[in-house]
Amino acid sequence: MPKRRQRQPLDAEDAETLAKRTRHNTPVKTTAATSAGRKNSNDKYFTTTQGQKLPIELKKYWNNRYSFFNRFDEGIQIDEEGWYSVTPEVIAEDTAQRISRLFNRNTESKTKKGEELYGRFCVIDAFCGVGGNAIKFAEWCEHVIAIDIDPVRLAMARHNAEVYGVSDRIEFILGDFYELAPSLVADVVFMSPPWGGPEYLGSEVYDLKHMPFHSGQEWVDRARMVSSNIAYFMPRNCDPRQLADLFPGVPCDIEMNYTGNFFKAITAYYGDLAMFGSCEPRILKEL
Ligand code: MGP
Ligand code: SAH
Repeated sequence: MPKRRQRQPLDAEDAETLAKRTRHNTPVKTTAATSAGRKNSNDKYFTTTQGQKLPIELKKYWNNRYSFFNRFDEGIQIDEEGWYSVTPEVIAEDTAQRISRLFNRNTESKTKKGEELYGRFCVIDAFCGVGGNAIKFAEWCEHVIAIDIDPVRLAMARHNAEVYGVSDRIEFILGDFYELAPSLVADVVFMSPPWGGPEYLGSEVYDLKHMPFHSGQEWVDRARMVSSNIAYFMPRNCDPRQLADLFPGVPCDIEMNYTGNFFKAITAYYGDLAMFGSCEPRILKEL
């Protein structure tokens, strides 16, 4: 088992990134991107330094590999869908810290394992992919339930969690979150569902009603069966008012997620998560 990494300060660039995060209550204005001009993925490939053959469209993600996993060179595994879906590490870290602040407001709510204190709460990562978020949750809380419907990506998530030394706090479940939700018990549900691939930016406002497999509303309704504390990682061209309306009667806080100067996504927090944890200073650590 790899040795658990100690929490350390962020470097200046990451600190700047965190400082740029803002929260707002107005719709996001974006310029519509189109797929026109993109190269044909069927006949254009590149080979990574690890020997992985990937469509040329994924090269921008490969070039940013250390922003997804700072420990990429230690054997991190990512497949094609994983490349364009994985949450940048600095954003996953911020989400994990914010959720942990709701539960870690006093030391009684923490438990000691080894040399570090962990929040005594359980987070479900309903769509864990290759583990970008699950790994960061496991660095801050006692128990993570990581679910994915794809066995290859779930195995990659487990492997990547081992690289980060946190697999012992993650329970990996192969399955469909939609089917599993009624039987799950946890304090928080984090959802980063499929958005329909990189073409999600093809319309000015992302359509929550026509997401792949289930609508944005249906995913929230399933998550509510587990907890009203929901964090929903969604496209940057979503309408924040529509996101807030998905869970009437509870507070909603919309967070814009940046890496450096680049606006990457929106996280909608519902329930107590919307009320706590958005104002306290971050614990800066090196990623
Ligand atoms: P992007 O727009 O494909 O990349 O996704 P980027 O780097 O902003 O490129 P640009 O050319 O559009 O500027 C931005 C981020 O959104 C990715 O790094 C992922 O974290 C996340 N993301 C993208 N997609 C297509 C998905 C998805 O389908 N599901 C989830 N959960 N996250 C996604
Ligand atoms: N946050 C992840 C990326 C998630 S991408 C990371 O940082 O790595 C979305 C994932 O949802 C994909 O891996 C896909 O296999 C999975 N998925 C799709 N439908 C699902 C379902 N019904 N239940 C659980 N997982 C599902």
